[in-house]
Amino acid sequence: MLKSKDKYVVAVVGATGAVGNEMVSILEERNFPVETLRLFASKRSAGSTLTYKNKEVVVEELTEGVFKGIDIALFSAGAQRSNTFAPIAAKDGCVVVDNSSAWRMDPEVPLVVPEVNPADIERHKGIIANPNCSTIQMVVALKPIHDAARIKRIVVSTYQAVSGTGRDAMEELTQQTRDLLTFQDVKVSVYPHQIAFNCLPHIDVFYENGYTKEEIKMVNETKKIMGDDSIKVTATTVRVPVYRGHSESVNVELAKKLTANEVRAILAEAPGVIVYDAPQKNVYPLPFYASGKDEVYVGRIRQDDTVENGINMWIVADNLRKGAALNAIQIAEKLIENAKIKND
Ligand code: NAP
Ligand code: 12T
Repeated sequence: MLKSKDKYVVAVVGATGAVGNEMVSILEERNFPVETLRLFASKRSAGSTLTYKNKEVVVEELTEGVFKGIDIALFSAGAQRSNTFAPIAAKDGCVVVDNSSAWRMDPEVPLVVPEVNPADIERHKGIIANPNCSTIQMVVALKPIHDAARIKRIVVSTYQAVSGTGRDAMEELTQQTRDLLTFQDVKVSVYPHQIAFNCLPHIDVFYENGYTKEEIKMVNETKKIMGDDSIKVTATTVRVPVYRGHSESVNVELAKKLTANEVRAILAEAPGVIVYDAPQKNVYPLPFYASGKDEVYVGRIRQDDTVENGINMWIVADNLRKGAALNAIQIAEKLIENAKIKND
């Protein structure tokens, strides 16, 4: 349990990564009540520094003994590190908000998007999981529609940015683009194929049934966050040569009819959502413009008459912010709010 305090000792585990870096800037931006900031990464980065509130903070090596005295630990150093270190941190009295896929489907671990299921936070036993980036932005937009007209089935195809894979993938897109434009040989290392000027229908690993792990995450996590196992979900997840911002084409079948205008009105009131939908003026969500923003952008809202009560839409958000670092920090902010309420 988090004790109510004015300020907290906060750790970012995986601080030198794409998500960890974003966490450090969002803590600063939102003026998170930080007493002391501790940064952790592997031995490789230990001793390097990151800037927080105009001060250099030294990155320390992640080891078992480091968690004593830390109140809140934001993990983003891969599932393997979360598997090993999150239980150790929890045992030492930290509340862990974990960005990896390690704990998401554990029934003991709440999987939280604050706009959707904030009440689940308080079930935690030391670890709270942050959902997959593609799932987060989809459920932020779909929860209010589910509340209004019950979603029976979701068909989603994603167009995911390379920053979802981390800093090495961003570098690979840059390097391949540079090499192609200067007639050099292209090197492939992070992804199994060239990502520059290409699309790969392959995110995370393949299962025997032909689906990728990313697709199955979207299926299972959506049900868990929405608290409704009856929602059918099928997904195709695709990597595109975009640095930042995931896009999703989403088709839903509802139990009750909603017109496109009704969906627009519901989403206009929804927390964390911006309706950006005026196609006659070329207004629709784009990853380039959603990048750096906190909200989930929804546009291209239209009726699908090929099924009963069908709606199509296009959902875009910054995968490093709402899809990862921001959502984790919003969870931590809720924890603090709850601790204050209990203390009063
Ligand atoms: P990244 O840019 O490759 O960064 C990886 C981070 O993990 C770096 O800080 C790295 O430190 C650290 N790390 C690697 N091995 C370590 C070890 N043995 N001990 C301690 N630290 C270690 O990756 P990223 O995109 O930031 O993603 C990090 C993790 O966040 C992913 O693996 C994934 O689990 C999660 N994630 C979740 C979402 C989501 O959907 N919510 C999205 C993206 C990522 P060094 O500098 O020392 O190498
Ligand atoms: N493989 O945290 O490559 O489940 O874009 C997030 C993003 C795993 C995760 C990616 C991934 C996760 C990716």
